[in-house]
Amino acid sequence: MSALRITYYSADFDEATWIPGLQAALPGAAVSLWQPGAPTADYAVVWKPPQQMLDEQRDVRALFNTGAGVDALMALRLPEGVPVIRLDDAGMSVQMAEYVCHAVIRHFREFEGYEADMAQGKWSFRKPRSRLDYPVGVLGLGVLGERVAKAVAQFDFPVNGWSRSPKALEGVQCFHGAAQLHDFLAASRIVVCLLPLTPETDSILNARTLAHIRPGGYLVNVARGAHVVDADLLAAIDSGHLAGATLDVFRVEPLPKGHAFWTHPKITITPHTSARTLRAESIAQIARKIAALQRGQSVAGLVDAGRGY
Ligand code: NDP
Ligand code: OXD
Repeated sequence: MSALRITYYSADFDEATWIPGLQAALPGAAVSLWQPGAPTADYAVVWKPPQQMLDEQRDVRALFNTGAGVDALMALRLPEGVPVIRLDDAGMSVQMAEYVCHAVIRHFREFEGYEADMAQGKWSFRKPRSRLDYPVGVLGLGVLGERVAKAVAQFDFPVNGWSRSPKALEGVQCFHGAAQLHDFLAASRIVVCLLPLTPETDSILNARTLAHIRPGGYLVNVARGAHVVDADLLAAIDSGHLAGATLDVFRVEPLPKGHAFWTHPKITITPHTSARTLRAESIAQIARKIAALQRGQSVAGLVDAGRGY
C-alpha cells in the first residue's frame, strides 16, 4: 500500500516545525508543504489556506483545521463533501479557563485599581464586593465555554451559560436559543464570549444586546473580534453602562495602530493569545484522528457546514 500523502499549509508560515512534527507522528506518511499545482493528497492540514489550495485539493479525504475556530475556512469555497475537522481542545480549554478566570477575578477584585494606587504610593482599601452581585455569563457552552463556565463556578460566582441547543451543566444556569438571549444577558454582569463566528453570531454584541447586560457590567471577548461592534462597546463603556472590557480578539488583527482600544483606560487588550494552538498536542490529535479515519471510525471535532461551526 502506498504511503498516505499529507499536504500542509498555514498562513502563519510555521511549516519548519509543523511538517517535521506531523512526519514524526505519522511515520508511514509523506508530509509536504502545499505548493500550487501539487498532486492531490489524502489529507490536508491547514490554517487559513488560500482558495487555490482548496480548489486544487478537492479530492482529499478530510481537511484538518489547526485551530478551534473555523470561521476563516468557512468563508472560503470548500471542496464538496469533504469533511472539515477542527481541533477539539488540544490543550486550549485549560488556557481559556486560566485567561478568563484571571480577567474575571482581576476585575471583580479591582486589582487594576490597586496596582495603580500602589504605583502612586497610595495604601488604599476598597470595599469588598459580593460575588452574588457579579454573576458571570458565558456565551457558548462548547468545548471551551463549558470548561470556562465550570472553572469560574469553582470561585463561587453565580454562572449562567448560553448555547444554541438546551444544556444541563452542574453549577451553571443554562439558557439557549435567540429567545433566551435577553434573559441570559439580564442575569449576567460579567459576560464572556466563547461563541464561534457564524452569520448568526456576527456582531452579536451590539448596542441592543450590550444594553441588556446588568448595569456596571464587564465584557471579556476571547472568541472573535467580529462578535463585537467596536463603536457600540466604546459607547456602552463611555456612558458608564459597562465598567470596561478585556479583549483578546479584534475585527482586524493585529489591532490597527490608532484604534481606540489601544489606549482606552477601561479596556485591557491582549494579542489573540488567550488559548494558543499547542503544536505537540495538536499534531498528536490530528495524527490520532487520521489513524481513526483510516480505520473507518468517526472522530470528534467534525464541523457542521450548515451551522458554520
Ligand atoms: P464549540 O463549537 O465547541 O462550541 C461553540 C458553542 O457556541 C456551543 O455551545 C454552541 O451551541 C454555541 N453556539 C454556536 N452558535 C450559537 C448560536 N447561534 N446561538 C447560541 N449558541 C451558539 O467551540 P469551542 O468551544 O471549541 O470554541 C469556541 C470559539 O472560541 C471558536 O469558534 C473560536 O472562534 C474561539 N477561539 C478563540 C481562541 C483565542 O485564542 N482567542 C482560541 C480557540 C478558540 P451548541 O452547544 O448548542 O451547539
Ligand atoms: C483558534 C484560535 O480558533 O486560535 O484556535 O483562535
